[in-house]
Amino acid sequence: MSKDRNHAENWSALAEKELKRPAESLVWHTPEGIDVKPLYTADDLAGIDHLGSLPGFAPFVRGPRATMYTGRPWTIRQYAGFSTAEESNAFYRKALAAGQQGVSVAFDLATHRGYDSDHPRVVGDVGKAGVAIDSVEDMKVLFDGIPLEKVSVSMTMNGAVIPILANFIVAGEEQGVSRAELSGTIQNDILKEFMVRNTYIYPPEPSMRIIADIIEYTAREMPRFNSLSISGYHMQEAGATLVQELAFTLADGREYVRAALGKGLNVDDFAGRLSFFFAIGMNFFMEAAKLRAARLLWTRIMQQFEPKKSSSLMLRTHCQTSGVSLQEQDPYNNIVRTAFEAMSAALGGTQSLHTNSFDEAIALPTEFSARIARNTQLILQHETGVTKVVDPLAGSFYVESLTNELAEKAWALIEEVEALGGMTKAVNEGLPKRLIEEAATRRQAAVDKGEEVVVGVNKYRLENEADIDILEIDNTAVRAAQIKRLEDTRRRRDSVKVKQALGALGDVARSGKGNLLEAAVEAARARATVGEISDAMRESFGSHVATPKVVRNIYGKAYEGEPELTILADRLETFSRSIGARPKIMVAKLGQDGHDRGAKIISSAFGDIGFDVLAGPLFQTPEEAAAMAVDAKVHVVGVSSLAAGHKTLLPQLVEALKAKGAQDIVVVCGGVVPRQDYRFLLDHGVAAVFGPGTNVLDAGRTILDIMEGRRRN
Ligand code: 2CP
Repeated sequence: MSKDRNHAENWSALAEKELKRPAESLVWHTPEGIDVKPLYTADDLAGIDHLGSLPGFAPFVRGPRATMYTGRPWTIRQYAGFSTAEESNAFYRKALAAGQQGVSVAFDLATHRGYDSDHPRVVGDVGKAGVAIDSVEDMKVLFDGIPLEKVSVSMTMNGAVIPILANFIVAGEEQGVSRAELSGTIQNDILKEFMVRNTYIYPPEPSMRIIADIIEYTAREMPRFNSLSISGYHMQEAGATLVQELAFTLADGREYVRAALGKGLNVDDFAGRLSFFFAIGMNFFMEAAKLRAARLLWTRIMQQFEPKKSSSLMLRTHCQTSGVSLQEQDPYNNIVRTAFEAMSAALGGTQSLHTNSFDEAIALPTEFSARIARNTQLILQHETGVTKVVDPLAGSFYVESLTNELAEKAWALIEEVEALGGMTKAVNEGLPKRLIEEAATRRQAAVDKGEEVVVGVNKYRLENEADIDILEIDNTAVRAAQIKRLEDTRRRRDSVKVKQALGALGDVARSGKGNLLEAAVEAARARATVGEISDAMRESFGSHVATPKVVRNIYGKAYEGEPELTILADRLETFSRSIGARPKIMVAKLGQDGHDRGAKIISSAFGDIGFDVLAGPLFQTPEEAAAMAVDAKVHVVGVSSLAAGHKTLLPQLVEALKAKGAQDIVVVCGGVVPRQDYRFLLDHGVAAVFGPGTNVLDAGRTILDIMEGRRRN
């Protein structure tokens, strides 16, 4: 091929001839602010520093290990847990026998927030979105027959991280495995909880101390254990762009390193056991490039702390395919989405991977959907040849250029956070949360407008959707079983020992001296419960209460001048005049479900449409929400439910409103609600249900229809 024919100008001319319009019109403006061109050439590699590097060597763009998957493929580690410890244990054992390589525990929301299963605030949450763990007794059942010296265990825990890790250590000990032999990971990443995930318990400052104490303890006592899984996953799930996910995650990591150094630790004693966790969405090449950029930037960050060991500069990560990319509509499409995402994670060089089940937009995975999800990875590892070559995308004009551009854009944001005084300060000032919520609302508008195509949702939609089998947890039965074991444990234990151990933990919390995890291990050994251990610290640390803030003028701006929104806004205006006020909607979150992306988007978009929006706080009981709705004289309560508590909590809300004589307040529900449950909710006084994939303007129209209908009758 002659040089001439490769020349960019020649290409543009040819492209324009083919297209009959300028080649620039093919540029894809991504939400990251990256302009992806239709063609990349060798010119795009000019000035990129990382190109000559090798896998296993800093800056690790090409992977943390020299041989990567050719030596050992990534770990197939499926996140799972539901109902009781017995049921989850049986699920893990079967999965391990069928090819899964590591365990990853999902705890229920009651456990996440440090409540025992008999606490009145968690009636709708126990055993629902994860397994309920109240004490060492539950933890022992959870790992019964699973050799903890061989199988590595990841635990997604951030709020109640001290009691859970303490319980795990004691359960191991009582299984005959010393803590030095335990391998695995604890998520222990609180900063992103304040930003997006919301399973925090204590305020930021004591929460950072908890993290430093865990790093200290594990560095000293548990050499095979990863003390943190610094997570961007939930940021992307909440709507972050890939640049935001990258930047805020790495900035969080830097903050944790500083916290550990503040304890007097040597960087090389703990840095090699920090790990990461990213989401892998549908932007195939950009996601792979993101992992490469993450490793590059982490090395850059860690070099500032001047470690001696190469492993201290190395970013190792778990990945999970994207939950928000899954759709309720035509759900088998999700198998395809997940497979592409998994391939992208592999091409990016992940160390461990969870592939979502196709029904996860609707409910917990069934045995069938979990098998397909696991097999997606087994097929990738055994049949595609993707493990045979290290970093096969290296040298691609596009991917190398993307890696560089993502890294530079993320670095600029990391510097912005640094200028604010680091991530704790940036989180306190609300910068990351605001940027992520703006990005989420912008994306929703793009999907609602059809600018971003989602197959089966805003294009190629099926006329009739068939129901699929889903797994349902009988929350009442699980709670009863948990309470029984809890009561047995409390009856059998030595209450003097428990009191002493909890007192000692309280002293460590209050005085700021000693190690919280060390003290909690003693309390767990004495059979103090998760709730009691959490409370012993809550006494001196207090609780974190977030004030909901809503971004404005993002959704409205995306629809500026478009009749779809104007017509609705005008209808709303007419209705407002007829009732003498703008219709007021309270967007409520009930129980311990902190997933608030949907609630935030709805609040923001509805405000722009013209509703008077009251954003309710997280973690309300149905009674508290009803009282707030009545006090604020709202017309509508919209409950956003993502953690499967809807069948318990919605009827309770309707009853609580009735008890206050406020049955005229319209109750609607949106979020992860299976179609199978719509009838139940409608029969229990819910006026409308908006499942996943609902267009926000459609929801607005329906709510207005209901209000108009009620006014006429
Ligand atoms: C790896 N090894 C190798 C090679 N590759 N040895 C020789 N040649 C190779 N090519 C070694 C490693 O050094 C290590 O040994 C061992 O094999 C295991 O490899 P690894 O890469 O450390 O894998 P891993 O044990 O699976 O650990 C992966 C992570 C860990 C990422 C470091 O933190 C992890 O498992 N994270 C999972 C987090 C997770 O599941 N989170 C769930 C999120 P040594 O250990 O002896 O060095 S749930 C999400 C939901 C949505 C939520 O949060 O709500």
